[in-house]
Amino acid sequence: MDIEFSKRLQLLKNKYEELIALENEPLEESNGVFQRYKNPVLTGKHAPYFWKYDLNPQTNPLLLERIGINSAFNAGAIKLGDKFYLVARVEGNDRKSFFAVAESPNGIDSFRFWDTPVTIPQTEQEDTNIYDMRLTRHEDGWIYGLFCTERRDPAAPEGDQTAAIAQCAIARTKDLKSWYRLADLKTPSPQQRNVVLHPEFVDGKYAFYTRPQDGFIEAGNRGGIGFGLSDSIENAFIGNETVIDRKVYHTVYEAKNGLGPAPIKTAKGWLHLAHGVRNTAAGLRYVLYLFMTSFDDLTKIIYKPAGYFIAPEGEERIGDVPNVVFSNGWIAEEDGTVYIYYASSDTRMHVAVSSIEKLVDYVINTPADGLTSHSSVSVICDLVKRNQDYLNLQVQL
Ligand code: M1P
Repeated sequence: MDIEFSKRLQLLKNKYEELIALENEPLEESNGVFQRYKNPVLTGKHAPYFWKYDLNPQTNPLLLERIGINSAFNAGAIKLGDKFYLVARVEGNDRKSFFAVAESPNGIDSFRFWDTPVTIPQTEQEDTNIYDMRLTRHEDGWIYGLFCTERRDPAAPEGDQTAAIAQCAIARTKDLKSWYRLADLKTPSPQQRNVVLHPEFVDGKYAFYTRPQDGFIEAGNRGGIGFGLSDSIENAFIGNETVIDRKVYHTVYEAKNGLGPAPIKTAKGWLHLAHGVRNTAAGLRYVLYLFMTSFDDLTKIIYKPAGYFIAPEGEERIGDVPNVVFSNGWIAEEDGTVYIYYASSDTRMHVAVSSIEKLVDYVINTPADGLTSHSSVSVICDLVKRNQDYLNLQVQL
């Protein structure tokens, strides 16, 4: 083996191992509700060198990269045994996304991709691109991965090579290694993205959160987070879609919204994490928000704080699609710790750590959106008044 070749290969290996071994630490600043961490937990650079380089000096004497990996983002998340797993959307330089499992012993750093990406079986209609898997540990015993399958719109004229149709694809597994593909979900909507399977049966049926949409990018007259039931998971079909959380003028979800990961069951109700999108002169801005639905009626929102829960900050604003945070994975531990995995600007993955106690407190006690500036001012004045009364009382005591 050529000396240059072996030196370069050693360097590649060292850099890769250094990146995986990088310890993460909480940032000093926090609003008390959640704690951001210093380093992203997963990036395109976490892709192993042996996915990218032909390591045989006979066929790659100059040790040139053969396959480029652009990014790793929008990951589903699950804990199995004592290990944390992210099923990331990895995107190659060729713009195709695929899924790859990364494993960590602690959920905040040391995420290492398994040796090969996930091979998702095809249906009769080939997927052009697949992305954004939501993992649900369902009470039927399977782990389901619902993801977006994107194909060129067959009705588009030859000159339009951008028109696409997005639909919800379904695969299931027991171990994240062997995946069994089921039929794509059928709904009344021409486009579906951000579909999530509820972890429990509802009236003996499979319950789905959907996001009906008219166009590939624009929600159009549809949009909002929908809900529907299906008798079967093997041939999932929703005849009736009810919108439970709609788009609202002058909010952080005025252009569109979509559910993040599967909801967490708490003592007060089902806790949901979602993304909201608004339009700006600089393009779309994606933020995360929380809400809670009732145990008795999954379509009924019982708490919904105003505005965003997490918005892009610092370097999170920069990437392939700037000003975006997006989450489709979180892990709730038995001790109440919650690991919220979120992507920034369609480029990398981060973790924010909170607890069920804090998130439930946040959802119940943060004022709801009054939908006008006047109402926002009156909410602040009310808090100031209560603080003054409390502080005066303390002085008197
Ligand atoms: O680019 C931002 C996000 O755009 C889409 O989300 P939505 O369907 O809500 O607009 C998705 O393609 C998502 O992957 C991406 O992060």
